[in-house]
Amino acid sequence: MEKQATINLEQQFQDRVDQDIRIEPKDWMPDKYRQTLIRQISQHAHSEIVGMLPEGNWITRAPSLRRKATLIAKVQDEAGHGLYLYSAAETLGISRAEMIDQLHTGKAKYSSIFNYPTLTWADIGTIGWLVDGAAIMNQVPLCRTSYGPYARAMVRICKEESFHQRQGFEILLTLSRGSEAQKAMCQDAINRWWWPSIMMFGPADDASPHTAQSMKWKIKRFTNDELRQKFVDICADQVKILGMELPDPELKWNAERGHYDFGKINWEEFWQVISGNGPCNKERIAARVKAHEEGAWVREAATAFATKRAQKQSAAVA
Ligand code: FAQ
Repeated sequence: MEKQATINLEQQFQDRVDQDIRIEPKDWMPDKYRQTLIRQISQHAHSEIVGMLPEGNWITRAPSLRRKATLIAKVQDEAGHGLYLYSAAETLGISRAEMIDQLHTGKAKYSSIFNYPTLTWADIGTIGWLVDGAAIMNQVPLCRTSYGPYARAMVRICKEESFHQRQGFEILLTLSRGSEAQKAMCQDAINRWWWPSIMMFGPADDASPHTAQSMKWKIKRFTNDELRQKFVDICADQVKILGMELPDPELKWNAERGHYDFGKINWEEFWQVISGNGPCNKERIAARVKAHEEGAWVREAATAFATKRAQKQSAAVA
């Protein structure tokens, strides 16, 4: 009897998803749908927060006041994205403290891309162009994801990511029209960031354990490989404007497919990075844990203030 009731609820849920009716926090949802969303949204939030570190590294060394102001604004935007996303995940019944703990203990992942170092100023331009570019490609479809709070958070995030992408491309355009040393710096950064950027879309579809179910629930609107191909197609044309090259000898327009063919991705590197063995994984987590510990007094003060205010309000009502 109880089993039949659950089957009916699951059918009604799937019908709503199929009709593109948004799922909201108080609606019934299968537990696995809830868990998948908590996993994806919290990992997305962690990526935004950890993603502040490689760029934050260049705030003090940005080459002009204008570049510094823009970079500060961008890094602050990433903090905001993390906050909207943590709030969206909280509507599914997990607390912020639990999510942060999962990040710090290595239970929750964050995007592989943020485990690579930012060695030169050109890396900041390349992150904007390629990393924010890949993020937008993945996130615009998430504005239509089936879970309401996640979809709504993504609208503003995507607008801001577009600005980030443009500022990155403009940094590279400036370098690509500069001295020979600046051009070389630009090409070197593209060489180092290209392959990690196309890994951001996740494993190939036939090695992705979550894609099929997430597509059925319309959490994901495109598969990892579909989005990766769209991104390669766009970048293969944009790099020509920079007069630079993508570091892939097999990159070639395929008229029959209507897409660029591209070389083999080093999946071994991807799996190593996401299991904690990338160039900067330990450094990134250590920086987050330190910031969290050093911020304990702020959380304590905010809690004490909220308690005091609540006591004052209840005294006024009485
Ligand atoms: N890195 O079966 P799938 C940004 C994991 S935000 C690390 O394909 P799914 C903004 C995956 O979690 C960038 N892990 O999984 C910014 C799963 O492991 P699990 C972040 C990855 O969820 C710009 C396993 O592999 N964006 O850049 C990665 O269906 C500049 C199997 O994978 C989002 O999070 C990876 N790249 O698809 C900030 C977008 N790929 O959880 C600062 C939302 C896969 O079972 C500066 N997320 N894994 O232990 C998504 O769209 C999806 O979660 C995917 C993965 C597409 C990332």
